[in-house]
Amino acid sequence: MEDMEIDGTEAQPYVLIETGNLPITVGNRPIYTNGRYISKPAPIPLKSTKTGVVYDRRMRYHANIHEEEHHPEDPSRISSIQTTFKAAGCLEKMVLINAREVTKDEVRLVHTDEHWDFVAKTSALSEAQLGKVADDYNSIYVNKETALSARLSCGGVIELCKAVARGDVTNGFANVRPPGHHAEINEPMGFCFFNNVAVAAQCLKRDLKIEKVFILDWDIHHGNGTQKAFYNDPNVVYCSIHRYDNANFYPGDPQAGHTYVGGGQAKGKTINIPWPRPGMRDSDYIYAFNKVVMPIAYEFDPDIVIVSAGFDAAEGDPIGENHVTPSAFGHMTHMLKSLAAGKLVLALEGGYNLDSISNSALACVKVLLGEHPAKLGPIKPSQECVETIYQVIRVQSRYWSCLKPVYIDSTE
Ligand code: X5A
Ligand code: ZN
Repeated sequence: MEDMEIDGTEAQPYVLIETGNLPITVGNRPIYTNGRYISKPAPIPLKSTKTGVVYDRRMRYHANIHEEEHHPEDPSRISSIQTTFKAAGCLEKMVLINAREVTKDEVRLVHTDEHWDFVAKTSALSEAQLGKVADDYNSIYVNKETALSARLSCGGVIELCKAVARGDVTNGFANVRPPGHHAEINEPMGFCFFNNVAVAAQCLKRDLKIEKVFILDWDIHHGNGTQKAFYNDPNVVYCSIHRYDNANFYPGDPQAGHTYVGGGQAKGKTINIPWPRPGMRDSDYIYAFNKVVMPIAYEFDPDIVIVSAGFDAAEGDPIGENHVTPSAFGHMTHMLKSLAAGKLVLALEGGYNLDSISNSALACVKVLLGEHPAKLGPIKPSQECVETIYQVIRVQSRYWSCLKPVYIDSTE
């Protein structure tokens, strides 16, 4: 029997194909099964993945003109990250998504008309008036360009989220400032003006019919604004891992505690993982992911995942005083990629050590681009971590079947 016999075509090199019938091989000859030769199939094209990145230098214009002292939320944060992407050869592998100014119509999905007007009007104020505005609010500074930067930051996150939701890119990183997660419905707060991630999530629901959004906030601070924006929304999970110190760490509100689980039809859709002290490490974060974040995320089964990706929990951050390494940020990104068919957006929030934020953001972007995260040591969570996770599971297990105990032996 020669290789040409049955269908007249030349046999392709030997490949094992599972057909449901037992393949018959004769020496090195092609597989013969069920009366037909099976030749090598055309290679299955791997769906190509693309990673978007948002950056616009005009977001550097928002700067502190009033205090002599260096302010941590500095314009160089985003340029330092961008330069690091470039130097590592990652920038050229990514698709630039242009930032644009958020519209009033979009901002109003989260904030009041008065808040939009307030931010818009700051660009016409005198220096003295700008200083007064800053003093009237909780932890902000304002210059004439603040409104522009804030509109670009929010619009940039929206554009990336939409590109990911539509499938133009698979995932992406929004290298934006000012940050957003402290911004309240009617006031700026904690270096934030518009709640970038919250507005973007609402735009996805309104404009692209996205139903379920999972927001993971790994900034060291609790995202008070984001929690409030979705507190009664059953289709948006807000899950935050933050330093709490018994409500003594910024923003210093008991609403960041683990007993705040959402309201109305949305009980269980707010998940707070509040660390009781500084100094938390990779193992503590990975343990939180393994025990709470990922089980809940799988059960919720979101259409897209957005990370409020502050890097102030990173090793070396002067405010956070935690020790999360770039490798752990890479692993958390990797785990989140397994959700929502890979639709994942990281949006910068805080993070105040330029080297720490740049190296952490780079580790995340490498994973978004398809690299494996760097090796982590063994997971040894601290006592405080295990106790915190126990408390979180205790309150959340009412709402998530993945957290219910399945076996209790009363004789143990
Ligand atoms: C976005 C962010 C921190 C505000 C700290 C105010 N804000 N003391 O990290
Ligand atoms: Zn922060």
